[in-house]
Formats: sequence, structure tokens, C-alpha cells
Amino acid sequence: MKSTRKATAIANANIALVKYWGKRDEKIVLPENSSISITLDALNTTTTIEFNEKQQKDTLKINGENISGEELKKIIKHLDIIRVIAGTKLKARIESTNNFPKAAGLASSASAFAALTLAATTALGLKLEKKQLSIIARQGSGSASRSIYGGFVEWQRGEKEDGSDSYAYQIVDEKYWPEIRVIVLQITEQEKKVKSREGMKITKETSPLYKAWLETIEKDIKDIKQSIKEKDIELLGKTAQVNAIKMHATAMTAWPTLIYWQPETIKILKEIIEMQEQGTKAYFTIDGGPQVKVICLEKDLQKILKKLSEIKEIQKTYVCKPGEEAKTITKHLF
Ligand code: 2P0
Repeated sequence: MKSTRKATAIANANIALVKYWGKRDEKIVLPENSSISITLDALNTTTTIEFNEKQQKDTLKINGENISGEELKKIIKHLDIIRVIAGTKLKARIESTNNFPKAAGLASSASAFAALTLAATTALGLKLEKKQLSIIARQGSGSASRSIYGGFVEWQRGEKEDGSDSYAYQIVDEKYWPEIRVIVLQITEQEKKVKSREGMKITKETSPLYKAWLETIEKDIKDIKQSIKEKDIELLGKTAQVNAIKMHATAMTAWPTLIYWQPETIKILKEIIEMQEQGTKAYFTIDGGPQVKVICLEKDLQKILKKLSEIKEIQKTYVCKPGEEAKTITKHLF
């Protein structure tokens, strides 16, 4: 093996239309339910990794800041999975940049673990298929299994205990329905108090609605797939919006009570519901955080943005199109 091995990868975040919420295996990250997402072109993570014999330990910088503690441990654990596959003990230097705030409910762990998985496996000379990349990325963070692919993506729950059938695949690529837009509205840069990992665990263990939530998933998956096939924004938007509210209803009925929303979140939801009442095809979804994402078509974008611009609590607006798969690039961060 060469003494240094270096690669850089870029991966996009994704937004789930049918949410992943709860694990059947926490250790290797197996979900209770299948999920479907859109990969977003405007929110991404770039990661450079170099495995080097001179490197005494794994080091990590995110957006220029040295990272230690639990966050670094999670990364080391992920690298260990990849090191076992590659048959190496080399330590790595990692630098990563996000073009959006991490841990604020903008799905940074998805793009982060997808980029890290692709960069690390490439640097170690492993030429893996996307399915294998998805299985590895999944173990870093469930939603990362979907960020390996572009366009519309399903992460299949799988049945096996070893996780070999729990991976994502592409339903259609980013060029299939180019008119789709996802407007990400940032109302705070603050990191959330309860991370999704903890939130979904508490929910599964304590919410009386959790079982009912799971029973509704199959129909939502079917409806989202149909909406993609028929390019039916109304069916897609309605199904995604109700799915998000159902997920949050399970969190709200957990103990301790989990409310991810802020007053600004509700204000935006009310505005979108009002738009819907007036016939505008704008639909919302929310992850484990306060930010609202609006799903619409390009032709309605300006009208919707104009309405939203009246809400002064919105700090930043990212307009996303369906994004590409994770890929390696030659421009390294160091
Ligand atoms: C999703 N979320 O499907 C759901 C909806 C948040 C709400 O996937 O524990 O960071 O690392 O597997 O992937 C966020 O959870 O959780 C997430 P872990 P992850 O996008």
C-alpha cells in the first residue's frame, strides 16, 4: 500500500418525503420503516481525507474548527468499519466543509456521512458499488444511506438482521422531474437540543402513537411513488406534509415531550396552509428541528417566495432542485 492515500468527495443533503423515524437496530442503524427522499442540490458537504502512516491518530476539522469528543468518536467508529473492509490500520486526517449550518435540522449528517464514506473508501482504493456505499453510509447515519444517490431515493427497511438488505436505491434521477423545488427556510442557526438519534429512540420507546405511525408508512410510500410516476405535485405534497406532521405527532406524544418546532415554525406553517387554502400548490415538511422546507414547482416559486419574504423571522432561504449523486472531485480541501 502507498504511504498516503487521499481523496475528496462531495455529497448533497436530502429531504425525506416519507420520514425515517425509529430504529430496529441501533448498533448497525436499521430502520423501523422504509423512507423516500429528494436529494437537494444546494446543500452539500465536501470532505477530504488522507490516510497516512505519519498520522498518529484520526483528526477532524469541520468548517475550519477542530472537532473532538463524541462527534469525533462517531467519525472514528465509521472509519473503523471502512478500515476493516480495506484491511488497514492507517489513521486519517479529515477536513470537511458544509455550505449550511450543521445540526440545525438541515440534514447535515446525511451529506456528511455520504461524503465521508465515498472519500474514505476511494482513498483506500476500494471500488465499491453504490449499494455497498449506501450500506456503509447507513451505519454512520441512517439518512446518509440516501445521500449516496441523486434524484428521488428510497431507503428500503430490509428484513435481515445483518442489514445486508437495508440500503437505498434511486427511484428516478435528478433530471426526471426538474421542475420540483424545495425551499429550505432557515429560522435559526442554533444546534437543536435533542438530536434526531435520541429523539427517535425516545419516541419509539414511549409514544402511544408510534405503532400507528408505522402502520401508515406503506400507504405513504405507495402514494409518493405514484406521485413521482405521474408527476403529481398535489399527491406528493399532501402525502409528504401529512407524513411530516404524523412524525412530529409521535414526537410530541413521547415522554419527555419532544417539540422540535419554534414559534417561527408555526408562523410559517400557518402561512403555507393559508396559501393552500387560496389554491397555491405549496406544501411543507419538517425534520427533527425547527426549519421548514416548502415543496413546490418552479412555476409557482416566485409567488411563494414573495409571500414568504413577508415573514421577517426567516433568516435565510435556500432554493434547491433535485440534486446529483455523491461523487469524488479532484480539488482537495488540504
Ligand atoms: C429523515 N430524519 O428521514 C428523518 C426525518 C430526521 C427526521 O433521518 O440516528 O441523523 O444518525 O440514523 O439520519 C435524521 O436522523 O439519524 C433523519 P441517525 P439521522 O430524514
